[in-house]
Order: sequence, then structure tokens, then C-alpha cells
Amino acid sequence: MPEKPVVLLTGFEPFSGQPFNVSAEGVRLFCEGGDQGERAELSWRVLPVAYDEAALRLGEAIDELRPRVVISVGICDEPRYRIERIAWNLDDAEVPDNKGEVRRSQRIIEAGPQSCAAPYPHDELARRLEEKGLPWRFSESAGGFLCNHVFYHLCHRAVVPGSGIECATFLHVPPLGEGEETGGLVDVIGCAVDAALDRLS
Ligand code: PCA
Repeated sequence: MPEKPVVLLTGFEPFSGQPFNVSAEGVRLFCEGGDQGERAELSWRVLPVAYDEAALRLGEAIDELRPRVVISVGICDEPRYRIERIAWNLDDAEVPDNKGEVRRSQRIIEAGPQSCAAPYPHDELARRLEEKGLPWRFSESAGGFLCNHVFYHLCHRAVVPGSGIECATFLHVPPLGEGEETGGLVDVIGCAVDAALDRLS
């Protein structure tokens, strides 16, 4: 039997004084729910909301797990799911990260391209969300904070020939409080993983 593809999902720790970040809960619940266990080897990590450390942790997880699919998840302040398609080589946010670092107008990877298109079947994910009646939109910017930072590192790494990563993308999800119903979120993550797995060669 061929080896199951490894799928890495990441969420974030809380930030800006909030007690909870549903992105971490979402990836955990999805992986522990085990629905895709037949098709893939699922792993999840919670990334710190700190510029240098987040990129480091993501890189370590990729080195360790050698995933073919990586889907990163973070919260936004919209009441719908945002399918991010482009990562920008720019840290630019007013708010400090969890280590107190503020970055304005700073390139993420000095020699990297200005932007990176995520290698992922976004239209296929959109079709699945539409089918389930989940609210969504495409987005061409994940902002200037940690979500775009991680997304850019991910895309930059994925597009290097031989990276082993065939599908990578970023999902922005509505914020939910602790204990609020996360059913929709787990569904969305499932759609995102399925769309990627169906695309693998
Ligand atoms: N959202 C933030 C960082 C972590 C998260 O969940 C963002 O949109 O950049």
C-alpha cells in the first residue's frame, strides 16, 4: 500500500491580550476527530504569535514531518472564512507580537520575491464551501501581521523545487470565544484538506 500523505495543519496561540485563539482549537479538533485518518497522516502544531519564532517553528515542523500538504489557519475579524491566495513579503502591523516586537514596512525574506501565490486548488475549496453553504470569500492579502508572515514563509518554502510540499495555503477564520460552537470551522478545515488531497499526484 502506498504511504499516506502527511498533512500538517497549524493554528496560532492567543495574541493581543485575548485569552483564546480558535485557530489552534480548530486544527486540534479536526486532527483528533480522525475523519481523514484513512487518507492521510494528520499532524497539527500551534505557532507562537512572534515573528522570528513562528517561522522557526513552522520550519522545524516541516523538516520533521516532511508534509505534502500544509494548511495554516489564523483568525481574522470578519464573520466569514477568508481563502488567502497570495502571500506578501512584508511585515507591517501596528500591533506588537507576543514578544512586544512591532514591525513596520519590513521585508520578511530579504532576497525573496515581493509576493508568492500559494500552490493550492483555491477554486476547488471555494466550490466545497459554497456547496456546504458556509460563508467565504477569496482574499489577496492576509494582512501585515503574523498570519501573512507565516503564510509567506510557507509559500516561499513550498515553491522551492524539491520541497516535497505540493499544496500549501492559508485560511483566515472568524474569531470565536472559548466554548463557542466550532463545528463550521472543523468542516472548513476538512474541505481544505480534502481539496488538497484530491489534487495530489
Ligand atoms: N491572527 C493574526 C495572527 C494570529 C491570528 O490568529 C493575523 O491575522 O495576523
